[in-house]
Amino acid sequence: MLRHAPSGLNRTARQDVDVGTCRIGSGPFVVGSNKARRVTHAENNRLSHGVHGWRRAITRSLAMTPTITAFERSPDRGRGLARDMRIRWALEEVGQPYEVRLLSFTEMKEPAHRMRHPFGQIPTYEEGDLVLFESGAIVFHIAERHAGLLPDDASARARAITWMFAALNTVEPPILDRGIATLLERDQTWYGERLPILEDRVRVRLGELSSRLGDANWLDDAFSAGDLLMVTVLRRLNGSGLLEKYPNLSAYVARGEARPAYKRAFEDQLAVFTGRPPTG
Ligand code: GTB
Repeated sequence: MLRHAPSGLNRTARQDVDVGTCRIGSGPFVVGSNKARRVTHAENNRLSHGVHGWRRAITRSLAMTPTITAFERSPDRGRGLARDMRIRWALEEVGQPYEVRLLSFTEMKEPAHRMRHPFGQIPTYEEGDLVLFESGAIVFHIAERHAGLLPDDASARARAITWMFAALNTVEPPILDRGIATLLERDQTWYGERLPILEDRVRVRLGELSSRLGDANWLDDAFSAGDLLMVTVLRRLNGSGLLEKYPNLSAYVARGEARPAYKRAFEDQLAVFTGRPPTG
């Protein structure tokens, strides 16, 4: 399958990025972040340095191109709520090209995938011999190996990592509890009593987070992997009406969504659902 290249490229250079589609194991294996993917920001930068520079760059980069897994048919219909979105966004932020193996729900539970993920879930991350699961660990791995998601200063870096844990361990659990209840427990007799309790817990966390963020753009000075995870966690409240009560948090999420890397990642995962190549 063709990786889209900017129209300014000559044909030779386009052929260099036409890396094809193949099937590996039981699942469809799509080269590029989607069935037909634009070049990433980093690839674009390399392109601007000329065709020969591009050839050298793509060769180096393909030798270690990571592969992630994602839903073949995401239940959210490509609204970026599944956790592969975090990985896609992180990879786009640091300019690392990647490949995606799309999995059906059946394939996720088969032994081949359980070798990658003990719990039979997505996302996973493969880079040479290294196989990782857990979206937070994967984002951390990417942030550790590339510039752009964690500050160099040791204290600022430790604080950014703290925000990564806070997003996943403190803010996400109540949001997840509420999400699961609205999805799976609506028919229970006690649902009407339970939902307000769960929503109060979410409100407590949102209030605390909102107070800490104040009128800052990001949680700790510059955008970091902590913000990336926090924004993806807060996005799970879309449509709940809860986030809107905290205008600074809504604006914070919108700032994350406005980042070019976020947009590229979102388009790519949406295109898996629509079957249409990303437009950007
Ligand atoms: N802690 C793990 C991580 O962070 O990586 C959790 C991984 C996880 O929950 N994966 C989900 C999964 O594979 C997909 S992301 N589920 C299938 C299964 O367990 O059998 C969770 C998710 C799924 C769907 C939506 N949605 O459609 O809105 C949102 C989030």
